Amino acid sequence: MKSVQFLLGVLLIAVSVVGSSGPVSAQADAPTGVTLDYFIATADYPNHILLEWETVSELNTQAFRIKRGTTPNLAAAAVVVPYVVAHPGSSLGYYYSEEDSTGLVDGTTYYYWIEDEELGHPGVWIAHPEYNPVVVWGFVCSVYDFDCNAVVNALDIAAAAQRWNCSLGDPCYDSRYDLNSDDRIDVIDIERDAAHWGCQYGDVCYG
Ligand SMILES: [Ca+2]
Ligand SMILES: [Ca+2]
Repeated sequence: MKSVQFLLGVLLIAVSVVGSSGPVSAQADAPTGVTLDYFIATADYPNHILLEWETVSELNTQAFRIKRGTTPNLAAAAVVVPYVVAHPGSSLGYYYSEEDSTGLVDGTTYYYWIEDEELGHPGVWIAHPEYNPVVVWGFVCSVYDFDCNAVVNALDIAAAAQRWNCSLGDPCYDSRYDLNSDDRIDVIDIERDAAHWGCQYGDVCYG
């Protein structure tokens, strides 16, 4: 009995030391969050972004949710996968995969975060900011692909030709077509564009 009392005393001291070290005393049953093995995101263009994660163990895990943002700021991210039921009691962990295709916009960089909820703590989501996969979605248009349709062809040349001899300050001037940035759209720019004729997204010459 004495040893039990001694252990209880040590435990109380330990709890009080831990509690007094932080700005807010932690509750004894405060959720601690799941331990993740990894959380990755992979673009499967043009269908979806594949989200995969695996837990090391999840004895108290109730669910997961995924947030997505367009900046590295978690506070500005929005939930895109609201609720994935976990497998509590799995001491060996578990593999999960979800697909995100919510409003994906070509040329956008997406930042993902995962959060988990523990049994007995509904609505308390625990973030894991150390896992922050980043995906560049779609293709970024080549400067030669004026209409951004993934190929440089006659339509692009024609669009530039319509601005022939337009100079900086003219209403018809558009810097996107001024490929050599000399404030004038002329034969040099059209030649540069034509040099990428037929190049498609994925080709080295697409640019
Ligand atoms: Ca084009
Ligand atoms: Ca020019």
